[in-house]
Amino acid sequence: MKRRAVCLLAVLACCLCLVSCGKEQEKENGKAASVVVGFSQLGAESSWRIANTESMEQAAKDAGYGLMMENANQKQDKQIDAIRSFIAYQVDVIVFSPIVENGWDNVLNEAKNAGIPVILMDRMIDTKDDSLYISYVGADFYAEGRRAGEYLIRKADAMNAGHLNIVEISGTIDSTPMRDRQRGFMDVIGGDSRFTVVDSISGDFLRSKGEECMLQLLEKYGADGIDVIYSHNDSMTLGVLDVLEQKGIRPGTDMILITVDGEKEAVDALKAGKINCVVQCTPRLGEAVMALVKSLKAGETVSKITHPAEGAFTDFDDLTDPSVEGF
Ligand code: GYE
Repeated sequence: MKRRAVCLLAVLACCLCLVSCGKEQEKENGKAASVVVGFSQLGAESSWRIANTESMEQAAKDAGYGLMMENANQKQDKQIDAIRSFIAYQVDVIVFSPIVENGWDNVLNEAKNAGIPVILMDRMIDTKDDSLYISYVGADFYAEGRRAGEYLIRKADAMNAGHLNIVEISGTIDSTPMRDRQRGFMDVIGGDSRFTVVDSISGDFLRSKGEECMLQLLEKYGADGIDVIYSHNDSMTLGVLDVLEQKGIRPGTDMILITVDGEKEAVDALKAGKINCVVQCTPRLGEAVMALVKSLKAGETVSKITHPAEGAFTDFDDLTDPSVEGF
């Protein structure tokens, strides 16, 4: 009898501990909040991405929402698994930044059938069924590509340039920023006989791969065969800068460098004359996303697309202006 009572007590103590430990864990994950947002971030490949994750975390905190975040480390499968786990948990809203554009219809249909609205943050998907997402918050990458091209035309005019060989270092293949930054750029410069894009290779938005790409390009074309480098993000560009400087090539002078994002290190390099143009792309999307979540919870209809205002910093600008700064 006595032994049974002791056993019972022990079991009870264990249960209590499990409940309280579980609660702690829940709080940590933000699951205890009244509104829970499931967020699948695609990775941590660049400073842009890290600032974007911070923006989402801060905005969720400010709004008092719980954020269940999963980082997919650049794997689409992991993003699909994360979305499935958010559906199983019955989060209020799913937010995700799709690593590539295709291959989401099945999992997004599952979310739709579960009645969970999906917000695309940062990147778009390619689908025939627009009802699979409620809203997109992110840059107009096509406009960014055009801005890069417009800068190059202005620069070529100012230099009175003859013919210029361009190499493109693109972002992750089949991602929205890669596709649209390329398309926008080509639509602007494609018809101008002063320009030839001699090569386009992918550096996957990574600094280390930007370095590798530049080494390969120099090997293939030599410094004299490259006049312009169009790189789809700052992280890769910073890798390119390292290589050029090691080889005694003066970036910004011997070669024109055009980059996208606007992180601090790149804007500083622009100010130092090592980069010629930084097309802006803001990572600070968290606030706009949480405002959408709020509207959805209030039963309001939300706009299908939100593009933040963006521009470009170039060597034609007054770079001492305090508004010229990176993130
Ligand atoms: O330009 C790059 C990042 O999707 C806009 O992804 C984003 C891009 C950004 O890795 O630095």
